[in-house]
Amino acid sequence: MVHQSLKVGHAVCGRTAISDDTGRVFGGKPARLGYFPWQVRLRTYDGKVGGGALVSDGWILTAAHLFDGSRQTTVHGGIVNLQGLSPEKALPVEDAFLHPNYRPQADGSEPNFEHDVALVKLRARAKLGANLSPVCLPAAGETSPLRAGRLGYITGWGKTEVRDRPIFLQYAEVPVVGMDKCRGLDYRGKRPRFTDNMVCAGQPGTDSCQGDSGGPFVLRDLRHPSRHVVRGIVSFGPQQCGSYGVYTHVGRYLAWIVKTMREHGSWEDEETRA
Ligand code: 4AZ
Repeated sequence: MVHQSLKVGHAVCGRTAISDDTGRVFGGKPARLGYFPWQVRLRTYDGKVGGGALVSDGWILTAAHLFDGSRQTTVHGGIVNLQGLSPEKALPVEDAFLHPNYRPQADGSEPNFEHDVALVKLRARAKLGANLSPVCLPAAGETSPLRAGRLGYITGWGKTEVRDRPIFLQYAEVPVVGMDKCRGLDYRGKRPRFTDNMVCAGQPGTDSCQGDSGGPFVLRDLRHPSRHVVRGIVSFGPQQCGSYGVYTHVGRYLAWIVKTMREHGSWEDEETRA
């Protein structure tokens, strides 16, 4: 029997209801339901908050460092407003898978966010719809550095210039920039590691910030302009937000992502590739 790669459920990925409402997070504006339907909010057992992106109806892509303290996490999706979030509305989580080469920061050592990528598996398929649907994963081989100047969206409930914890999901458009911009920032005397597995993005006045970690940096698919592809994961930056931030280069981890979803998912046919 021919075993075709079925696309069950939602075959489309990366679709947004945002039209030309381009915001030109930090320096961002509130999102409406359906603008970033892949965005989820994570809260780990030890109280760390961050973001993530739905990449199928059973998997969330996020940052490994959110799990430095605890592997247990609560996930909420299909929302922009954090008010009235109840545990009953959470998407039940089965397990978190961290990249095998990711190493949490040892006390006193230099920051090293290399391989800051993780996948959270849901216990049941999420019910997809206009407010909750996956973003596309990069195509195989999209491993080169992202071209400086390309614009993408960052999203999250992280710190803004006026609030530590905004109630509404914020979004902003930021360009990819050269890694020298991120290297040149003030890390309070620390010397973080910078590698080709990372992307530097942002612009003075617009940036991701504390609490946005794990959330996606999405770029429009040049071949399918109605689709958005997750090309980065909010990873780290200086304590002082507002200029440039470092993102995990998702395209460099596609093989691990696909392998992990295949090995541990009952949903191997549903990863949503660009
Ligand atoms: C953080 O601590 C964090 N400006 C996230 C993003 C950036 C800095 C810090 C980038 O979660």
